[in-house]
This record gives sequence, C-alpha cells and structure tokens, in this order.
Amino acid sequence: MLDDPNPTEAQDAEEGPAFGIIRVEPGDQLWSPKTQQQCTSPVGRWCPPQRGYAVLGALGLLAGVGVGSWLLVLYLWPASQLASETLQGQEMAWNCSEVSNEDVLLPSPRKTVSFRINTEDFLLEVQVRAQPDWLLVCHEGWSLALGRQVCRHLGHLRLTHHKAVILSDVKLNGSQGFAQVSPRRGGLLEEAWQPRDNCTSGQIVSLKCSDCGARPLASRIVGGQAVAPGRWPWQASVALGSRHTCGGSVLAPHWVVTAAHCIHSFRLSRLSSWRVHAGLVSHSAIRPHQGAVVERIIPHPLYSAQNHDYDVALLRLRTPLNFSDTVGAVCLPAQEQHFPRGSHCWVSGWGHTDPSHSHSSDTLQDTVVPLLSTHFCNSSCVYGGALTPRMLCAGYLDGRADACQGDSGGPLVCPDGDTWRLVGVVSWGRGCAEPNHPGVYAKVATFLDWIHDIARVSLEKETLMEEILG
Ligand code: 4AZ
Repeated sequence: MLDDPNPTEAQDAEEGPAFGIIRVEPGDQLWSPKTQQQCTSPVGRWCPPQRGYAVLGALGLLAGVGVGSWLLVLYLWPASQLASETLQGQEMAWNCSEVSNEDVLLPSPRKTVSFRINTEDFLLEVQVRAQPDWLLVCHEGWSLALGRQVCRHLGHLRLTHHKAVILSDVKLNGSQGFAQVSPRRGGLLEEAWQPRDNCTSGQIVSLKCSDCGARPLASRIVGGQAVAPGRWPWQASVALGSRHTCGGSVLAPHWVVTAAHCIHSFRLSRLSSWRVHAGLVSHSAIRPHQGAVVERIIPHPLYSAQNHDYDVALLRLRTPLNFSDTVGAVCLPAQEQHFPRGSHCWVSGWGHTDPSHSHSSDTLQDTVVPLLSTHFCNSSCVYGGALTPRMLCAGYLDGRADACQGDSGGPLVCPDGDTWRLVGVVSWGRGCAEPNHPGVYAKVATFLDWIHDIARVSLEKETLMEEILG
C-alpha cells in the first residue's frame, strides 16, 4: 500500500480538456443519404437536343474531374496525410476529454423493489414502485426461499433466522401499511408484492440475515494511517506457510474471497500449505501452523492470466473463523447497487509501501481512494481499453496513493450508511502509484451470482451431511 504522506491537491480525475475538439464522422451532413440524393441527376426526363449537350458537357466534366484529381493528388497529398494524423491526435484527446460527463449522462438503473430490516425487532419491510411508504410483510405466502432471496438482495451471504410475529404483539403507528407476497409470482419483482391494509393471518415476517459490514470498535478509532485492530475486521492475510502472499476478505466464518491470480501464481503449492489469518494487524505476530486451514480453493472458472479478467477466488476454510470485535464479515453490494464515481472507498493491506517494491509493511495499512469511471480508465489516457466489464478502477491520477504488490486479493470497501460493502478485490495496475495509472480491482457486483451459487451449494451439502450423520 502506497500512501503519499504529503498529498498535493489532485485534480479531479475526470476533469480534462472537455471542450473545443470536433470530430468529423460518417453520419455528419456531408455524408448523409439526403445529400447524395441531391447530387443524383434525373437524366431520364430530358429531351433529345438537351441530351446532346448533356453528353458533350458530361465528357468535358469527366476530363476536368480527371485533371483536377491528378492535380489534387500531386499537390495536396502531404497535406491530406497530415490532416489524417492530426485527426488521430485529436481523437486521442477526444477520448480523454469525452469521458468527463459520462456518469452524469448515464441513467441509474430503476429499482423495482427495496427491502430493509428494522434493527430493533428485525421486522422485514418492503418498498414498492418507489412509493415513499415502507410496508410490513404479511406472513401469508412467505417462504424460506423468499427469505434467502431477500438476504441476498441486501448483500448478506445467508439467512440466519426467520419467523412469524403476531401483529398484536408489535407496537405500530395507525397508518402502517402491509404487503403480501402473491403465491403465484415468484421472485422479488414489484408485481409480487400486493399492498394491504391488514394481514389476514394477523402475522408479519421477522427476518435475520448473517451479520456483515459492521465495525464494532470503530468509535474508538482516531484518524491516521496506522490501522488499529478492528478497523477492518474482514481483512485477512492469505499465507503460504507463514509467508503472507495476498490479502483477502472474510465473507462468512467459512468463506474468504481473494484474487484468482494469487492462487494461480502459487498453483503448484500444496493445498495444505495455505493458511488464512484474520483479526491480525501486525504480521510479525504470525507463527507457523497458526491460522485457519484452507479446505478448498475455488478460482473463478473464467479467470484469465493474460488479461486478469474474472480475478476472484473463494477459499473455503476447514474450521470456521471465530467472529469477534476484530474478526467479522464484510457485506457484498446489494442487488443493483451502484457506487458512483467519486465515492470515497478504502483499500487496505500489507503490500509494498514504496514504488520500488523493496519494502513490505509489517502493520496493516489503509488509504482512501475515490472510485473512477471505467469509461475514463479505459480511455487512451489511462489503460486504453484493458479493463473488462468485470473490473473497476479507483485511485488518483497524480499517483498519491495506491494498492501495490502484496495487497492483491484484499478489500476495496465503500460505506453505505453504517454498513461497509466489498466493492472491489485488489487485482492489478501498471506499477504502483504511477501517475495516470490508478489501481484496478475485480468488480464484486459482477460476481454476486457466482459467489452465492458456491456458498449455497456448499450449505446444501453441509445440511445433507448433518441430516445423514443425524
Ligand atoms: C500486484 O502485483 C499489484 N497498483 C497489485 C496492485 C497494483 C499493482 C500491482 C495496483 O499484486
């Protein structure tokens, strides 16, 4: 992790020479079908004497055009070549500046249905069609599958508890509305939720999802770069033996997410050599044979070592981590949640602390990095198209702070109210803290289905084993 101790005021990453560059494209008036139509001669409607003059005229015109073209080629060729080169240059400049308004112009995806869980008594509430009222959910039509979907929608890995609560046991305001799920409509779409004045069963849904995204010790932390225990409770160190190789993020007591390239680089190592350390700040505290044993490594099946696409891997731990004030899970992004460019997110890790890659940090480091637009990062001024839709970038164009070697696999988290969500996994970049080359991260939002599918299948296997073993 590189962090300039004397940061200079950086320019807004996406402010550039946005005005004054014109690009002539096919589609401009000169090339329009309408213009071509005006140039077409309606020869067929002319009378014979006119036709004779026309033939003579045409021959003269042809000769003139021939001589003219030859002269043009002879004298204007170097100029036209220069013009085309200038246009290329302009296009590069246009690519750089064109991105400045990109995110402003993009419409944000429309939310069909939103959920929240009341923190006092865990009552589930739903908001449909962006109407202002939050509705309590009637227990009729409710199911475990629906509860799992809601937890997943909210960015939790699992449902931990759900039950019916008797309405008369709950203190409500007079205007409280209700929603009932239609038994014939699966899914979480807005059509599935029908507003009601009351619940016929007299029961509503209480739901608990797995804990995530909280920092129990946060109130005790005062600013600065030295990371205190508990500041990032999901931060893990993925080690081979006792040697730190990469960062990771705790998703659940059994699950840690890291970068696929970390695993790929050491693919010849034995599974039993991998360890995960959580709740750690200082590396020198690690002793051989400490840490959680890795039971299974699941790199994304589409991971590409050539372009770092799909750079995520899941580690399943043999024994669950003990959650505490200093060890806990991070939340995933909620469904359809968009973190706009400029969002202040944090990256943490034990990676190199200088660009010459000569010094790793013994204590966990962190730094704040703003999200940049992928469109901008893909422009010719930055990574020139190297980012795939599974990537995002964050950092500074003046190279003031960045993730570095050894931080790979670690978390890029963004705050969402009081909740921290894993938005990126440290993946790659050209050098570290190099001007115009911010850090590139695997975009967690694009891996939600894959992560949930793996965790679900694993949970089903566990449940089956428990049933078999009694
Ligand atoms: C690496 O080699 C690495 N500056 C990680 C992050 C970045 C560059 C390299 C981003 O693991």
